[in-house]
Amino acid sequence: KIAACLFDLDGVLVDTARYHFLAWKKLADELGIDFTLEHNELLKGVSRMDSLDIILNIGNLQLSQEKKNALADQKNQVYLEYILQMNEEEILPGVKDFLTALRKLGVGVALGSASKNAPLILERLKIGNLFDAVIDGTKVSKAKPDPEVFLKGAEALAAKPAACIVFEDAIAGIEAARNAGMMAVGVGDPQTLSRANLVISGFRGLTPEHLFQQINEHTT
Ligand code: G16
Ligand code: MG
Repeated sequence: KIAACLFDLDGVLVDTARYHFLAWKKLADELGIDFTLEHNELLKGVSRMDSLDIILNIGNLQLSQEKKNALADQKNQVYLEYILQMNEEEILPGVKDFLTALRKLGVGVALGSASKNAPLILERLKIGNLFDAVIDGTKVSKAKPDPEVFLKGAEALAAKPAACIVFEDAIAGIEAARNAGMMAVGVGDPQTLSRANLVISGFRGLTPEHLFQQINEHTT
C-alpha cells in the first residue's frame, strides 16, 4: 500500500533547468568561463553554492567565500526574474491531474526539492494547494544523494519510507530515494536513470493506479 508520493521540483513538475542554465550562463560569461549545456547536467539537483563551485572549477577560479556569496546572490537575482514571469502553463503535461488524483485516493503528497525558491515556484504555478508538505532547500542541511529531504517529507506525512514513492529526474535524487529506503521512479531517460525501480517519460495520461501497478510488477 502506497502511503505517500514525494516529488522533486525541477525537471519533474516543471522545467526550470533552462532558467537555471540561462542565469548561470550569464554569470559564467561575466567571469569569462565557458559554461556549456553539457556542464549544466552536472548542476541538476545540486544546491546553489555547490553549483557555483562546479562552475568556478570549470574556469579554474578560486574566490573568497564572501565573493562567492555575492556571485550566488547575483545568479539568483537573474533566476528570480525568470521565475516571476512563470505561469500555470509551464507545469509539465499531466502533472496537475496526477497530483489531484493522488489526493482523491488519500495518498499524501510532498515536495522534496533542493531549491530555496521552491515555494515561490509552486505559488507561480498555482499548485501549492496540492501539497500536504513542502520540504525545500531552506529546510535541509544535507544535499541529495543524502536522503534527508525525502525522510523529512515522509515524516511530515507520517508515512513509512517503505510505503513512499519518490519521483526524480536526477541521478543524485534517485540515490537519495534509495538511501531513504523508498521506491524510486525516474522521470526521463531510462539509461541515465537506470538505478530507479521504474522510469517514466512524464505524467501525461498516467493514473496513480496504473503507476502503482507498474511499480508492484517491478519490485516484486
Ligand atoms: C534544484 C535544481 C538545481 C538547483 C537547486 C537549487 O533542485 O535542480 O539545479 O541548483 O534546485 O536551487 P535554488 O538556487 O533555487 O535554491 P531540485 O531538487 O528541485 O531538482
Ligand atoms: Mg530535479
